[in-house]
Amino acid sequence: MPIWNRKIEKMDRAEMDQLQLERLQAVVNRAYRDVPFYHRKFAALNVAPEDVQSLEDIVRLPFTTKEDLRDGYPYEMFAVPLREIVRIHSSSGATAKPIVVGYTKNDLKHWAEQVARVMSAAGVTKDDVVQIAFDYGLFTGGFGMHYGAERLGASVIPVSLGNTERQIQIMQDFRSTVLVSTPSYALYLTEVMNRVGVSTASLCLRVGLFGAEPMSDWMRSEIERRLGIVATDNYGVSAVMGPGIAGECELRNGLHINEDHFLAEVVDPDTLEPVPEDHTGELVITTLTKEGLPMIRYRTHDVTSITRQPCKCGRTTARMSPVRKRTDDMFIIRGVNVYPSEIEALLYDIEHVEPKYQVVLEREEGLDYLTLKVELSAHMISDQMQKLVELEETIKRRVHAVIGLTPRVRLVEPKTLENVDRSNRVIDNRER
Ligand code: DLL
Repeated sequence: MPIWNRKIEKMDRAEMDQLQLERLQAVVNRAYRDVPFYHRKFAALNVAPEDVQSLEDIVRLPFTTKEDLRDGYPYEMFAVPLREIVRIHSSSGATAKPIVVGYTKNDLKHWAEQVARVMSAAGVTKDDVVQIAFDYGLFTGGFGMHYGAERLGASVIPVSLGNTERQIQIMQDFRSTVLVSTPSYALYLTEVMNRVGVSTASLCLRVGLFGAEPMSDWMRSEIERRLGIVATDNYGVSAVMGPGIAGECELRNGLHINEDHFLAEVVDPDTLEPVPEDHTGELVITTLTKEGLPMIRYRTHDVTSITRQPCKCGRTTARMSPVRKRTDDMFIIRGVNVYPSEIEALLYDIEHVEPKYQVVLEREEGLDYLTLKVELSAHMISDQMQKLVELEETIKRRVHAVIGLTPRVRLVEPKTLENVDRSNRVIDNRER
């Protein structure tokens, strides 16, 4: 099993700790000096960069949240002038204020290296033909994986997302050996293959790298069975970098974290105190090398645990368990991250409905659908058919404008959704 960067990925623990500390001190200095947001945050907590004398001192530093990035829209959190930024991406979803991330030349170099390692760990080599079925655009998935695969020396096919039949045709004709996508898209692909009569035997696929959303055990085994491949999980967050933060090796025993670039902590989501190694909590990431947009203790809201036991593959880097849950109510559908609060906010602006709603997620023939149940206002008589149809269309349009996805809308009688609260706001039936 080849290891892309043996020096780093097999680094002795003490040496890695030292490297992380040196880089942490440097990034904290830069953030404090060059980002007014961090200067203010540090001052409010009465800490200064000199207070970071050991890795454990990280707990003295402030957290960063997605809201902080939104407040700094678009460029306020950047640590370098715009002329140093050579690429800009934005968070998936289309909220009124998305988050914007910027990369310097060095950031892009590091990013490609990180993704190359993740790909190599999954078993990809320069002899592979890598088909990338992530959106190429503001989303970090397409370009992020692309440059990593190129760095590895593989032959990259930037198919992007959509037109699934063409995707399958290309996979056959170009003899793709690696598929890069979300796990749900891989499943959908197999449904379409069935429909158009393409058998797995006619493909050359052998490995898949799946990320950007949780991959359950069921999804993994179905993908492997239907496509005849080894399916690996890789994790990333656009606010921190994009894909390339961590990925499974062929042993699929946790996701190896690129620790020379990211310092990962796991904290109790309520107390925000660190939890012991191997315990579950919220993943918090500090970037160690990023120049454009350094992140200090970014709260991902993703639930995981971290082990520092070396893996049998020979890598010594810490591994995180696959992310299956979040500490907030964000959900991901067709690669789009959706916060229910965004739906609630838009319902306030629509006449004749209450901001009382429930989201039901379902999977049909491999495709995910979002049904939005919305309560009508008491004065709205539900036999006014034409009005109801118009209302449904309005809701569909507004939701599409905000999250980039058209929901199915079901208007329900007043007071029907009285018992909906945080615990049942989103019903996810996709794996039923
Ligand atoms: O999804 C970056 C990415 C692209 C990762 C391609 C992997 C592959 P965002 O749009 O910012 O970035 O969404 C980040 O997606 O906080 C998790 O909740 C979720 N997520 C990402 N990867 C995984 C994974 C990209 N492997 C959010 N398993 C994160 C579970 C994942 N959840």
